[in-house]
Amino acid sequence: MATNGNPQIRVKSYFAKCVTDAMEVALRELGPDALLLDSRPSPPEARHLGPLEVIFGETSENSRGALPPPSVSTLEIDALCRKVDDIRSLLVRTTASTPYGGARARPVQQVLIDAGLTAALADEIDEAVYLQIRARTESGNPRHEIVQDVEPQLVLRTTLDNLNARIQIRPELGKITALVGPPGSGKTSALVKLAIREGLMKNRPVKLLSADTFRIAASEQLRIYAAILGVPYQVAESCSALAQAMDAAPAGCLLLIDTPGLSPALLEGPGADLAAFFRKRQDIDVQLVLTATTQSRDMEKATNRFAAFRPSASIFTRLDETDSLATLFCEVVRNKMPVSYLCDGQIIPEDLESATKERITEGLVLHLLSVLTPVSE
Ligand SMILES: Nc1nc2c(ncn2[C@@H]2O[C@H](COP(=O)(O)OP(=O)(O)O)[C@@H](O)[C@H]2O)c(=O)[nH]1
Ligand SMILES: [Mg+2]
Repeated sequence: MATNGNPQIRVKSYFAKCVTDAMEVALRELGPDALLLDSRPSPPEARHLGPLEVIFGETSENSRGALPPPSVSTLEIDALCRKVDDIRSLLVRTTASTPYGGARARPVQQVLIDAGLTAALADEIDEAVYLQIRARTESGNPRHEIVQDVEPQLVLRTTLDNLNARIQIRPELGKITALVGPPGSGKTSALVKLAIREGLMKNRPVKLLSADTFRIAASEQLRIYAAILGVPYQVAESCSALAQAMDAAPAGCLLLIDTPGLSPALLEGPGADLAAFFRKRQDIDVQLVLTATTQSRDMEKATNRFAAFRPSASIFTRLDETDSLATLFCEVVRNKMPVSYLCDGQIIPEDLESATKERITEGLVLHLLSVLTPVSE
């Protein structure tokens, strides 16, 4: 156990099998105002004390002065204090004034934060799970008793139901579908995969239209794909050309429109005309293509930027390049946009699948499983 004092915060590490165990001891020792600051795998020299190092803080006004003397350097503590500022959004305050009568054990929240969810969303889900379990078990017990007494499977099931209820899935395309998104997000690849999957494989006529005329030879890539697939292809140099091509498409034909990758600068210039055109044409199903590897702030910014196109759903690519879909999950919960398709590789058309809730939440579920049902030693 390592401790240190400082004018604002006293920090203490607990080594345990899981966050709940550490929390139990910390709450006993530090009192109800203990702050859960961080958790991470124990360093090798402390691993015999427990696989997980859980760090708690105690603010100076609440310090009882009974803790052992410092054993880590001031530098380390200063760094940690700076980190506390940085991770303010991740900081979990375990206060006695929760609406649930002094309950403090919040393993679901911590596991979800560890899995990559934002603290606010993890908190919201934890709260809902707790209330649902309390209602189901008709127990008036405080939270820490509930999470200790209730079957882990019930906690897991309730959490899973809660995660799934927050996302919407809509694996379908409009008769005229346009893919929009940042440069390199995988629009053209997804478009070709969709042409095969939703057109050719279903014996439905397909036509590919390129509105990607901003970059030299950008539309050439799609022309080659169209030639390989043997489907009609056209470049639309302007919005009016796009409208003409749309109006001329035969009934029953799936019309897929590729668009230029629009950086923030382009979105405000030529991209604005395209956005206005898409907004005006209600018959275009706009789908936003984003990469699952994008950082949460950038993903949020991209979604906000492309809101001008009024996308009805989002397609996520590069699932093969990340182990965590937590950012994707947080973003679709935040923007309430359905997810239609997922791409997990460069191979056309194999690396495309209809989105499912299970695929999006499976990583979170595995994380929950490993913590809520710890393997007995
Ligand atoms: N690893 C991986 N690469 C992808 C995926 N989707 C597209 N790519 C690659 O990303 C690059 C850009 O794709 P492209 O479709 O041209 O993006 P666009 O600029 O949005 O049209 C290409 O090299 C694609 O092969 C995916 O799901 N996973
Ligand atoms: Mg492209």
